Amino acid sequence: MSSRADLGMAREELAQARSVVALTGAGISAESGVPTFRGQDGLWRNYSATDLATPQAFARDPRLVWEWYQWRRGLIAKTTFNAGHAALARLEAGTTDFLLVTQNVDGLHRSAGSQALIEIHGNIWITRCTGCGERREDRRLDMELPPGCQCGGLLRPDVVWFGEQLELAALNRAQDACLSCDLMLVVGTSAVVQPAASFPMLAKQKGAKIIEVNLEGTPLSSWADYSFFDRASLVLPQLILPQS
Ligand code: BV8
Ligand code: ZN
Repeated sequence: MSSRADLGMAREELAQARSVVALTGAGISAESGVPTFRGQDGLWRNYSATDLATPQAFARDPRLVWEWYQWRRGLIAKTTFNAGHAALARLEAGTTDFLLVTQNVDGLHRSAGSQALIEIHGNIWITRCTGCGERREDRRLDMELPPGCQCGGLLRPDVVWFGEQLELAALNRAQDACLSCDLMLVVGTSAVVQPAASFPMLAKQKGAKIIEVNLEGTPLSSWADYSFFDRASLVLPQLILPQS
């Protein structure tokens, strides 16, 4: 973790920034008990997330992919947001122009009260019919797998899999915000998954300050203005003080 002096300077920069974008990844939910994607805790029956989070895996074995999602939904259902999520909801309340872009599908930012939020990889609690396209919130943990739609189509999780295009409106809104912000706070992401991993560079090239909070170094660390290598639930409340 950077020095305490850096923490004070970063806190000041954050307090002064008029327009802030926060980008989060699986690391911000890790302390709530949600497995990360590339950490050891992310494995399930020896499959890695990148094996299962693909349209090919779903086409090949929709039941297996749904068993993985039901395992994750079961875990997430028992979790609650943590001090890191809560700090970002406070930051939104105290910043003139704020947008939270998350790669996470767990819905914990919304439960923590974040409203100016884009879930660029979708949401694990929403299903989408591969037949008629209908989307609906579906929190069943005991449904028959793979679940079907009244139209006879197969339901899938409404998330973006590897090799799938992000929803263009969400992607454009996120990129526009990165191009116009004064400061970007990047939390709990290994910064390897595209296109989200390129967002901080978009902001940096337009002169924004970059603050990174992550347990370990990432490709971002060499050019972030501040990097704090510690737990998000510890660092964020020190960067984003309760409203005085
Ligand atoms: C697209 C939803 C194009 C599903 C996810 C080469 C080969 C093949 C493909 C590609 C390639 N190069 C680029 C690609 C494209 C690919 C990609 O980027 N692959 C990577 C692996 C190289 N990207 C895509 O396919 C994207 N689509 O490019 O489409 C296209 C164009 C036209 C037409 C068609 C297609 C779609 C990517 C979205 C994939 N879906 N999730 C689901 O969740 O079930 S991605 C998945 O990874 C999650 O969303 C996750 O959030 C995200 C990123 O991972 P992280 O969040 O960073 O998580 P990770 O575990 O990696 O890191 C956690 C970090 O937190 C760690 O650094 C750790 O140290 C830290 N940490 C842990 N605990 C804490 C902590 N930090 C702080 N505090 C703590 N307590
Ligand atoms: Zn249908």
